[in-house]
Amino acid sequence: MIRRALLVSTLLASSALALSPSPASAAVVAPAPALHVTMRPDGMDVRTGQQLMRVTALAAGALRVRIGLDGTLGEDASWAVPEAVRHATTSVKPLLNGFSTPDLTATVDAAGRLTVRDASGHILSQDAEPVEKRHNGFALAKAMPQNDRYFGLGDKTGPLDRRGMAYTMWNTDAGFQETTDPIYKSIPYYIQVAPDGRASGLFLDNTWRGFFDFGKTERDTLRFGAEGGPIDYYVIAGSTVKDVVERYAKLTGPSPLPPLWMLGFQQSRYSYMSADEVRGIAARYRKDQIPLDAIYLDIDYQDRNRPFTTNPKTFPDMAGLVRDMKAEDVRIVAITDLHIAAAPGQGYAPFDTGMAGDHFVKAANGRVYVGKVWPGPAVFPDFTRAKTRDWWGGLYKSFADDGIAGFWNDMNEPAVFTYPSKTMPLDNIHRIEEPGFQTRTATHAEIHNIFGMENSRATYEGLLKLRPDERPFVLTRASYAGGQRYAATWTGDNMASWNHLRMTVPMLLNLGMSGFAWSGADVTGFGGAPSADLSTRWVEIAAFQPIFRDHSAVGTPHRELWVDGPQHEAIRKRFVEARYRLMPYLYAVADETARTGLPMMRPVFMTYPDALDSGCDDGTTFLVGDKIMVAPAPFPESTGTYDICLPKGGWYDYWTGKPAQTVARPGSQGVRAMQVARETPRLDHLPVFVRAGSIIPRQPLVQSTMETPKGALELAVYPGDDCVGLLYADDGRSLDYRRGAYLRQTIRCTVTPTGLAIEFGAREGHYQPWWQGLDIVVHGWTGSAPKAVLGGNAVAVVADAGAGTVSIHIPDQASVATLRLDR
Ligand code: MIG
Repeated sequence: MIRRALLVSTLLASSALALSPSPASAAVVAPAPALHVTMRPDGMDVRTGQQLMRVTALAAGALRVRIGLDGTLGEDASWAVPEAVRHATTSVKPLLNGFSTPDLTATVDAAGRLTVRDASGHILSQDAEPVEKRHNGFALAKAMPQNDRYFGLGDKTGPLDRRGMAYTMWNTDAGFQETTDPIYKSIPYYIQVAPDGRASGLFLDNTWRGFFDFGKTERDTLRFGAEGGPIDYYVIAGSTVKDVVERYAKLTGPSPLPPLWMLGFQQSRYSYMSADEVRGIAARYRKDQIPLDAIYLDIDYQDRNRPFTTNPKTFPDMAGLVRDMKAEDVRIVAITDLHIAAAPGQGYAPFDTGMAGDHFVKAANGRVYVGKVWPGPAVFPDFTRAKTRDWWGGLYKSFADDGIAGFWNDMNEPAVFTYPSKTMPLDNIHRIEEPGFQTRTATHAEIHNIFGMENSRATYEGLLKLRPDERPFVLTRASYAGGQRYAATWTGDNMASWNHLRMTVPMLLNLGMSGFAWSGADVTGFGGAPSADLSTRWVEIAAFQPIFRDHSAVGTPHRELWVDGPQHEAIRKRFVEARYRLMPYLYAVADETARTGLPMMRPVFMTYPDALDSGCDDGTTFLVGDKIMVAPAPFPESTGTYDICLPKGGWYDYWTGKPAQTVARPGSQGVRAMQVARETPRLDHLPVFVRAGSIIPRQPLVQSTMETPKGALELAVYPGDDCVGLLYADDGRSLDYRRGAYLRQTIRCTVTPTGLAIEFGAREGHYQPWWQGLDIVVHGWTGSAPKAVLGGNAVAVVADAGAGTVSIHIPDQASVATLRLDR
């Protein structure tokens, strides 16, 4: 270690001033306490008076900052960041008052304030003030460049851009409105985006009740902190938003590849009251030929609301129901809440075995805590114990044997009735018995925000043990940073209102930027009664969102897609069908998500940074992968004409396959001139565009992802720059893809002087796909019909001048090949 105890006041102050435009107050603060910088091979220790700040580089683009106000750093443990990632190091180059890596520099000024810059010297993150001690907690302050935008914090309500807003980190069971905070999840992570698209991320790894104030209280100062626990945060450098999303996924772990059926349409209801009602729902979907992959069982399938039981009268034969549904290609997902009925001496095994194993959370007095929830008096598994998670996972044995495909973990904030706080007492006692942690007790105040995540983890890991060759599907309501490793999520109890439909977009986009790629909002709205138009519009938009689940509350009108009569049903069906046709594209995006953490649903600026200065509403438009853009009206009930900003580079209309019709919008103050698509809303139409330079794989219509499509794989080619498409296939359900049983292939297209070349790349993996042929449709074709040549042989071409397409049918191309189209 290089030790350079700098008695700094003059030396470092002047060097800091020379190197960094630190906040103006730097020059006038009271004499700074002596600052000692000690270099480490992977970073530095900075001592300011009592305080110790350790800044280490985990990788060239990721820093970890730990601060001990009293000079000690506290326990080095995390529920979010795996130990191997936390302890990764990279060697750094010492500077006079800091260090650098190839991607960033970290320096401190005379007052100990940290500045992180990217390789070209742009400030990514800069302390505005020294750390502040607040009771048992702390607050940090970062400068907010005037024109930077802030995203993240998961599905918190409010606008897409968090600037000017303040939020509380405290998982809460809250039927919500647009300004309700906090709600179900706490993901203390934000992405900061400069007007030119440069981005960085900051993750505060602290589970206590905390807050983020993005310049609401004090303009241009971002304050965040927590009421207890360690000061332990990560700064992620990235040259783009995508880099930051990917690096955050490396830090906390990407969502694993989901089962294919998760991407299908899902029908839920609080509750379907009997097995026969479930059979009837499935039968009607099949009769009306609306594709469907899953039906959910909400709490009423249980006996007296007791988790892991079934009502013997209404659901007498779960295995039989699952079998019948399987015959219809429908999977069953069952809710399994964490509150275990406190039912001693009644032969209720979850309670009896839980007591025997000492698996329940204790009250401050040391006795098992009992709180009232759906089953009445209930006890709460202590999910911070590895042993308890193991026991919990085992409770799924019988349902797993019955063949129930997925499980739904609700109420895991945890929600407890009767208290105004809606949760258990903060002095309840949890036990942390967990590799990587000191074995100790912790109050509920510390554990609350990770309780739901550890619940979903116990479910996920339990299912993997019970069915080692099947990808688990878990849907959780509460979670914390990193929870995407175990479960998909939904935004909780929304309402059947136009405004709630509008909110789905910023909520799901921010979840996606916060690691949760697989998320959905209850389609048609949980509470209340939607108009037929609202439900129809909701289905249209949600058909392009990651989890497409129709769900509604007890006592509200039914929402199955046929309920509003044949005209509405026909529109809804068309959108469900559109999603199923798009399944090969969606599944290739899911593969990308598993590898990189990039979500299916992306803000337009994530892929096209010029959207940042378009002056368009980026809170309602979204991308599906990189290539498809969905553009509902800024207010989805509005019938007024609106403009859709199309990022530079050319777009096609997804529905007609023709180049998008655009008009020039003149520039105005701060907004550049651009081409826009002008849309006058019609209920049966949702504007969807495809980027010029895309190859979108599609498939023949099926009624369930379990059904093998009949016919060829369609490749819709939209010529343009960087033209690329991705194919991914596997068995959709097992882990065999990890052992090579998958197919991944890149296809590119290039505009040539005489036409087009479509190049098939080498295929990875050894999975045999369902298709044997390819139906290639090239869009935007003008002029005469081309000759098509594949590997020296002419192939037949059908040109449709009216549609502007040429179509070619060729056999599947499993190895490198080029198809040339020449006029
Ligand atoms: O107290 O299980 O958010 O989706 O239908 C309500 C019944 C409990 C809340 C969930 C909702 C679910 C409902 N649950």
